[in-house]
Amino acid sequence: MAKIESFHRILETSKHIVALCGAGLSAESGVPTFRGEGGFWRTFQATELATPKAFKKNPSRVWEFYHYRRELVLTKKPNRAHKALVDFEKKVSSATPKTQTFTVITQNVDGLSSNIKNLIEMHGSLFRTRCTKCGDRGENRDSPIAPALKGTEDSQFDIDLPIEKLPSCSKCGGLLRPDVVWFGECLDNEILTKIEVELKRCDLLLVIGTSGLVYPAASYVSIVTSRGGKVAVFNIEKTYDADFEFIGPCGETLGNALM
Ligand code: BJW
Ligand code: ZN
Repeated sequence: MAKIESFHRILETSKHIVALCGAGLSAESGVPTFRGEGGFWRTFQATELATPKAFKKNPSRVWEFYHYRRELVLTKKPNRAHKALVDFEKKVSSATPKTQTFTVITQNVDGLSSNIKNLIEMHGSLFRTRCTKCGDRGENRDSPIAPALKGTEDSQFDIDLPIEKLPSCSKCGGLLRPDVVWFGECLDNEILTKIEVELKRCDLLLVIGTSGLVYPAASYVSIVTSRGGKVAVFNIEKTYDADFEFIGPCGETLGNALM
């Protein structure tokens, strides 16, 4: 049986399907990845931009980085791969009788998957903030998020603005931070519990556009395979050994596979 036909058989007979997504999902929308060619961590040190220590040492630098990414993403649209996931979710949820579940877990913070209803954003969102003083969380799509950040997009994140010019809390005036999960930070417990529930029952895991290097997401393939679940990888290069490996841009491969 051809690979795609054999995948379609598994897709039809699986009961609990989960997609685990990474930056490669949004690559065809024009959003850079982290570790690939042109990726952020090829030019910048992750430890200088995406850790609590970096934010404490230089909140301006970190905000310049997140301002740059917010502004970039605001100009981007979901691509064929995001649409394939949305369409597949519709197909699963409108089937009668309802025999399958479909959950999308994304590591991406770009919001380009927001048309998916059953979505878990495990690393937070570029468009949410959290107050470092009172803890208040809120959605924020302001462009720019603070007047002083306007026009800093072309800098190398070295403008060094004073704290008073950085985004501040409307409730207590404290310094806001992006509501994302940085290295060394724990993921939200409620989110981890939801993910655990899904992985425990998952019989087919679609691993889309992730290098699989960052924990805890990096452990999800082995959690599923150790329970006998199948894994299908969609990536432009080889990452995991899996039951199905679709090598190529996921806009193309995912569209064909989920048809
Ligand atoms: C395409 C494509 C196309 C391109 N089509 N494909 C156990 C062992 C060792 C270390 C640890 C461990 N547990 C925890 C750690 C520490 C750390 C970690 O994992 N470090 C590793 C680097 C080793 N993890 C953490 O700190 C996590 N916290 C945690 O576990 O808490 C408990 C704890 C703490 C400390 C110690 C022990 C336990 C938190 C991790 C948070 C990650 N944060 C970031 C930034 C988030 C906000 C933001 O976006 O700014 O999340 S880092 C960055 O990496 C971002 C991403 O979500 C994440 C994953 O990257 P992703 O998506 O895989 O992107 P790339 O670029 O790596 O890959 C893209 C892929 O797409 C490539 O494969 C391409 O080929 C492919 N591609 N175009 C298909 N068109
Ligand atoms: Zn506050």
